[in-house]
Amino acid sequence: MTFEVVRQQLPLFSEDGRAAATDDSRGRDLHYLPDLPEEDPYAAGHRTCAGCGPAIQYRWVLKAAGQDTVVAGPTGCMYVANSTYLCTPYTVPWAHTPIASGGSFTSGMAAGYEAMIRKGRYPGPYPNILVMAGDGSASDIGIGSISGALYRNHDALFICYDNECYANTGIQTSPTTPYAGMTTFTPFGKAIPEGKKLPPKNLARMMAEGHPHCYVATTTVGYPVDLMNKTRKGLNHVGAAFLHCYTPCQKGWVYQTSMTVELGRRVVEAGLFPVWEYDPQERAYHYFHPPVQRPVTDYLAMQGRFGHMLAEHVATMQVGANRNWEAIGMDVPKALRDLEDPARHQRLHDEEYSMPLNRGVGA
Ligand SMILES: Cc1ncc(C[n+]2csc(CCOP(=O)(O)OP(=O)(O)O)c2C)c(N)n1
Ligand code: SF4
Ligand SMILES: [Mg+2]
Repeated sequence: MTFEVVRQQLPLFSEDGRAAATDDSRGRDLHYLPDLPEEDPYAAGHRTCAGCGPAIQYRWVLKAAGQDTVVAGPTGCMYVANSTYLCTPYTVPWAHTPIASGGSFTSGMAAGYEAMIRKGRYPGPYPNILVMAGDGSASDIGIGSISGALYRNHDALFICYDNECYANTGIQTSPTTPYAGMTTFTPFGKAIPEGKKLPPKNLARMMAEGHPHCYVATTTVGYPVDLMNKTRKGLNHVGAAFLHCYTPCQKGWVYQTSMTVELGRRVVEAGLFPVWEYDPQERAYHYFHPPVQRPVTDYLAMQGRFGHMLAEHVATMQVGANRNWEAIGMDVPKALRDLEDPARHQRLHDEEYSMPLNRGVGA
């Protein structure tokens, strides 16, 4: 006898106020406070650094997913800091996987639950199955196993928490480390003054273009309701879903610990991390158009990892941001186009204030 696999549908939260994320006078903080579940399947008591972006992401994601959830965590900060011997902050089942196996482990869980429910060995309904892998795991060492799981369309949500470095082993560069981001493997110096020379890998686009039957989305810890709704949409989607979430790492990026959520907004408002959703039914991208467009310096100046940048490096970053604005269908204001010129940054630096160029500090 075969039993039916019953799948759940999680209701979405109201997103009213999300677009008001402009300034305090227009209620920038209002959208923090919708009616959220009381429960915290990622409870207090973990050992991440103060202000850790991935920890904030874990909390919102598991709040959105709820108690009927099983989680996999490949090696990285969010494995190590959350699984000290005989101690865990999870109130849901959680398993560690090797760094390369987040995708294969999670597809095994999904196939296993499906088979057990069909055979009547698990009462169901089908639980929320998700993996949260770091960028080193999801965009580099473990990308093959996640791509395989997406391609085979296992019913699970594959999340990359992106702190733009291999944090747990001492802040080494990863494929998503931004251009000019200083890490211990991309130090700045006379030979390579910008630190990292390459632009970041466009992970979410790769996943959407390469697996067009999957729900794929990007978000940041600056937009908690968006993050929770995309978590729920990914879980509600029958089949594989991928979520790429920008999560600042205060230890690796060197910023004030209270600024994690602010960075999650500024990176979007500076055009450096487009927030979008790919709908597999429509085969179309839907872009979030932030109500504010800032120069990249508003973002870079907050972080020590960019403190060595010279005028030409900042200008290169602005070129990338301006191309991102165009790619998501937004006009590039003249003031931002002017900032593609390195001389403009040098003038701003000398005559007004832009950002402290080449302060010589970093990770
Ligand atoms: C195959 C393999 N190579 C290297 C390591 C060492 N290692 C442990 S954690 C880690 C960093 C992982 O980076 P990321 O996935 O971005 O997670 P984060 O530490 O940034 O949270 C590395 C390289 C490992 N565990 N397994
Ligand atoms: S090093 Fe970064 S990612 Fe790791 S626990 Fe600290 S803030 Fe979080
Ligand atoms: Mg990382």
